[in-house]
Amino acid sequence: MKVTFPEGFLWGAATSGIQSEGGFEKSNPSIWELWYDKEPERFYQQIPCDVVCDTYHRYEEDARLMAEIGMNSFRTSIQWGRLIKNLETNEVDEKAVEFYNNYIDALLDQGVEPILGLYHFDMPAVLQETYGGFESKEVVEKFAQYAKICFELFGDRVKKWSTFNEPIVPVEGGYLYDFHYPNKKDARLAVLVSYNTILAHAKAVHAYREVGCSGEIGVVLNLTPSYTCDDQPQNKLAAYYADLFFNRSFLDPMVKGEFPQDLVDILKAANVLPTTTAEEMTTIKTATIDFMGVNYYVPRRVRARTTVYDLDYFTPEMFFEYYIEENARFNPFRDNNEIKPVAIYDIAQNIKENYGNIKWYLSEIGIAMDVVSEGAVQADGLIDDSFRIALLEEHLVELSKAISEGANCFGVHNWTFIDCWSWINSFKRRYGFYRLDLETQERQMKKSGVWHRELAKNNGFIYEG
Ligand code: BGP
Repeated sequence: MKVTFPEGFLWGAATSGIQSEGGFEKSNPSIWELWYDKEPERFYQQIPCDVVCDTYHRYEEDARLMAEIGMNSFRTSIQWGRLIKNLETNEVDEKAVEFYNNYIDALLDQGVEPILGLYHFDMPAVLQETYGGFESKEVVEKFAQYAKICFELFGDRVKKWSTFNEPIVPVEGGYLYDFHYPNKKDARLAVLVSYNTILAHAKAVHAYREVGCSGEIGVVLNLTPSYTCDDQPQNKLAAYYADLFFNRSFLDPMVKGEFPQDLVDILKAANVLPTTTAEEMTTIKTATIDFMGVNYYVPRRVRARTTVYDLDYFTPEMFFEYYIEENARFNPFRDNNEIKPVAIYDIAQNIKENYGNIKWYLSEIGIAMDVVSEGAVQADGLIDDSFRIALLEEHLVELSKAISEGANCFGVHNWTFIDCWSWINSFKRRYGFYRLDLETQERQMKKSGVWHRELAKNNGFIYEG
């Protein structure tokens, strides 16, 4: 079967600044360096984000490697703490400006369109420690100012911007489930940080319009569909709640400019709603985005609770519980996470039917393996990640079907380009088209790199699965 995509489709990969650049010459460490200093044992093999892919020094080589595998686009992010030298006065770091300028130009020289994010989980440590990060309105304002500086500096060449990557994740990790700094468990703060992040996003969108750049601005959300076990009303309701908390909480305000009333009612009843103003609500309402990035990895399986909720603080899990679908398929290389390609189709249908068919692209699809399962370099000079290729194809079949039925999708980015550092998982899971040698920082192409080159060249592939 021939699987094809629309003309001008974006093919590429994504990473983020902190996960790829390395901390060289960075004036302000983020919460990740701060947390690592405090608790290195929380990080897989105790690997920090100090060197990572060394992109800070190797961006020219990397831009060439992108072109070699047919990438016509690439998403990374600016590190707030790198670009802004003085976070009180907003004085920029000239070394950082030079680096990002050179990096952007190197990409453009290779025919790779840069898509730049402003925030990828990397709150500057000093803003977290002084103000509580997005717990505070000061940091919302600082983010909007930093965003404006980015647009003014790089908006002439960067035509697609994303305000936040997966904005719900720092809320989950930092304020509910203890996998990001500041490791709090406090629903009131979780809701406050969510609200302030949405406000910061809205202010950045307004700043973009004010600067008058000619490109587009959007946000990258992790949209994980919720599936349940049967047609029982209580289980369907459980899936409805999971969707409300984990998808619609950010999707509705960021795409439609409004908060779902059911969610507001639940949070109000739990006494965790923040104080808001009419002016803020107008700012959010009028911050229309041009496009959305969607990240998808695994589906969510939920049903009505069969056990008593036993945490002593509010979390969404009061309204459902997770279960494992025995008949599903699983990825043995990623903690046995479920594999469900049709979720891509379901996401596309949801955007089409409930979100005005807004323009979007698949900004992260990633098939995790580990170094052992990928194995050594083969006789053909490549690393054999056929497992990844087969699964990527399955997901793309679903996407192509959705597009043929009207989904407004303009591209696909693999997570990731070169294996990169990933928060507390550090280098546990490998996702790249290129392997990273952690000793030498050498890049070694995988079979999926060759596959991607053909995919991009033909704007599709022959599916034999
Ligand atoms: C996404 C994040 C990325 C990346 C990826 C893989 O949610 O946007 O930053 O880290 O997940 O994560 P992991 O290596 O933990 O599977």
